[in-house]
Amino acid sequence: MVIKTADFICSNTQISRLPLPLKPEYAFIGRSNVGKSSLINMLTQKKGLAKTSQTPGKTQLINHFLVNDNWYIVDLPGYGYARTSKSNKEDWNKFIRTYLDKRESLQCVMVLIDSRLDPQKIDLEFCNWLGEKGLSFVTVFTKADKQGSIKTDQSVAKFRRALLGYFEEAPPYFVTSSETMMGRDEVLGFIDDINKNFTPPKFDGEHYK
Ligand SMILES: Nc1nc2c(ncn2[C@@H]2O[C@H](COP(=O)(O)OP(=O)(O)O)[C@@H](O)[C@H]2O)c(=O)[nH]1
Ligand SMILES: [Mg+2]
Repeated sequence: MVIKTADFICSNTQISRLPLPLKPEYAFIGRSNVGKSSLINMLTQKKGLAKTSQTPGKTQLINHFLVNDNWYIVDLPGYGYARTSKSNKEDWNKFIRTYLDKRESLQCVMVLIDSRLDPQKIDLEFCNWLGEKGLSFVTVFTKADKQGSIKTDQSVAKFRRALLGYFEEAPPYFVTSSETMMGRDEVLGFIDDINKNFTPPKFDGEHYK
């Protein structure tokens, strides 16, 4: 997929204010500092699109970016930031989980995982929750340039093995680097394939279905 345009559309704290669910969208989510903003900028080739390295845990916004006038990248607040208060965490949970569970045009949740780390409980639990809700997701391993490919392969294998504790099959995965653009064509190709089959939900007078 060639990226012609990528534009910031809106930031939301309210589900009711989201853009109409008429274009396919992909939610990017992961622990704070996993490399989410960098990945969004790398995919779109627009440097300042998603701001990198803001104070983690601070923004509790759902950000919509429109790509090629055709599909949305949705930047969700990072989870698992230790210094966030308990009530903040609960707010995060409710807000984001409601969005993920209810969003009619959400095609796939892109769960970002730091390729340097052993499987983290919070990531596994989040994937498990997505599975329970029947939401499609893929894992996107980030920062692969930070170590050799053997180490990356080991991390990926460990995470996928851990997921098999919950699922019969591990979901598709991508290995990426925002520094080297590794994985860019694969992620965009995956999204392009889904976009081709997208039919917008119909409005029945009350809901989109
Ligand atoms: N070497 C390397 N550093 C990265 C990569 N992705 C992100 N980073 C760095 O990791 C830090 C956190 O990245 P950021 O995109 O702000 O993470 P976010 O909190 O998940 O949005 C920043 O210092 C980035 O420069 C990558 O693919 N390779
Ligand atoms: Mg960020």
